[in-house]
Amino acid sequence: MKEIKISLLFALIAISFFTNSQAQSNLITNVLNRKTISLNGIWQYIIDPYETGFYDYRREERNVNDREAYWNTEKFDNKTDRKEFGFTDKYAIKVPGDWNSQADKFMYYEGTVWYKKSFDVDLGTSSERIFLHFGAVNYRADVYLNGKKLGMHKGGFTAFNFEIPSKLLQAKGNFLVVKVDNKRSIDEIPTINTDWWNYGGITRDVNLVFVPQDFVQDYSLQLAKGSYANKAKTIEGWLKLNRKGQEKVTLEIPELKIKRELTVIGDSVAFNVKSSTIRLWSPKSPKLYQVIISTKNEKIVDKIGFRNIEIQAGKLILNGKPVFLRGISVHEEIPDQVRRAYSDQDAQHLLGQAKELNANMVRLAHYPHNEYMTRAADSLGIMVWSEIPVYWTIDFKSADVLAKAKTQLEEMITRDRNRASIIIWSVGNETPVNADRTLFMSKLVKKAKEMDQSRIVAAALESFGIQGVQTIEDPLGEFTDVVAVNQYIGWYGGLPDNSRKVSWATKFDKPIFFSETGAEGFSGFHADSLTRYSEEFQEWYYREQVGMFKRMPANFAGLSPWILNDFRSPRRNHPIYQEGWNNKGLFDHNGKKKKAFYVLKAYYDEMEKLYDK
Ligand code: GCB
Repeated sequence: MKEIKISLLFALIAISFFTNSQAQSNLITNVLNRKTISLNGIWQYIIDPYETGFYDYRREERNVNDREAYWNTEKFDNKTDRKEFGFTDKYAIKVPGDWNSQADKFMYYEGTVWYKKSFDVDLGTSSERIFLHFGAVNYRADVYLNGKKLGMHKGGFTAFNFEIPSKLLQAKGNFLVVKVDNKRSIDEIPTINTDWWNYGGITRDVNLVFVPQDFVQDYSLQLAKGSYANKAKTIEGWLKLNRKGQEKVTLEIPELKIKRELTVIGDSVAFNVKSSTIRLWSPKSPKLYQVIISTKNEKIVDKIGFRNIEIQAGKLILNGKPVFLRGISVHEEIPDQVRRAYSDQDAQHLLGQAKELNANMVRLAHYPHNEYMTRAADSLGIMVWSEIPVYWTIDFKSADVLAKAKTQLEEMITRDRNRASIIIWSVGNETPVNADRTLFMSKLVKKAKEMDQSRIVAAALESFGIQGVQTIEDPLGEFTDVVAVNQYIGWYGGLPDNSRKVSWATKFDKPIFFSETGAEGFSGFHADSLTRYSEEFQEWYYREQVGMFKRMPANFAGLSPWILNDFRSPRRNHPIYQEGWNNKGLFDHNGKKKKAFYVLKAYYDEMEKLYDK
């Protein structure tokens, strides 16, 4: 067993690291590997555009014990009852899944839908605590079990859970009701205006999670900064119990012969362990180790990779070597079925497409994707940029909106901090340059850094120039670790060959990354390359861009062009070339590669060779 005693100095560093970065929410992590009962499947629904189930005719929230409320009435009691609602199998919907893709009437629907699931559950004899866990609900979820409100959550792309009070859950005849509301709103995140489909519904898994009375809620294991260069590398981290109590916890990484007994004081403990046989995670070798955390009552198993990502002298460095991000942006959508992606199979499909392009990185736009996606990226060796939907013009002056953004950031990091594939947390996309916004965004950067010192923090900035030197000076670049910028030279302004007249610089001594670039190409529409929307135009665009990439300064760290697949967007209304689709995909609606795909792939093949030398 290769272990060392924690020195006093290390202990102090560990404690300060830990107090900064420990879990702050009540989110139980690694739900996929806990004891769960799935509530996925067919649910019943009531479509409720006027929110009649929630508000009475004076627009007061209905009392949860009011038998008029939708959520509180399973049965019709007697024939004189006047009921103007009810759940029935005639109105059935699949969970997980957005509602838009499940019936024509939902296609453009934005509003409230009530979901109901009746279920029996084997409660056994144990005294476990039970949580109801949602992978995500877009956007607001009000959750009621057996007529009692468990809570409310806002934010369409992050996980949340509520503890079920003891005795509320019965062996037979439970009914779970969720009011889901996906109305867009000026003071929410994202706000009213986006360029993607506002898929509503219970879009990710629903589970009952069974845990002991005292349980490990969350933990972090990372390679200690800089230790990749040492013969004996250090894994450092912490774990947090759900509540205070003296508890012995064992941490094991069997393959590395690591076994460490830890004593939790209060509700948490920080640790570090050493090993000289760790193989580092990288896209070429996405090594994951089985990690086992056990207390007297529970055993949690995870698979975690260890790697080091940092910036040195303006360069992006993975495990000590410069890395070039051959990226591609991805929406959480399966275009040929016109629906949100939500499963491991979907993740394998989308990341498989990225692999066909010879990408080693994906930008998961513009919101945290489901957990299958980041786990699949871990095992496939694809680096990830993960982002919160602070997009375009949210209300930067509002403290309330800032608090919502912080919550989403915290929920994103909490769920995924043990995924080696994630190298970048992004705090937003294309936000306008002004003092309020920069202050707002810098607070998000600060929070991300407090929660996680092992990754890079970014935000996608903007650039509009179509000739001359484009010097990136956005003051937000002062706070982020890389200078990531979206540019569309030749699509929004000029023609693709404008990029010949452009060169790039930044006033910050940091890597430059193109977080977006792209042009529409309507699949199957062939014309000369000057004809906009043709596949040839898109192909030309990529050719010119590649020419420009080859002239980039030495701190050019890569790109994640826009975008892997054509995607649905209500903003895109050209009656021939769009019809509700943003057609900047390299794959079309049906998974067919467009001509531009091959241009980017050839560039990525070249860059791979260059960096592997
Ligand atoms: C952007 C946005 C992205 C859009 C894209 C476009 O800059 O970040 O969400 O979909 O441009 O196609 O215009």
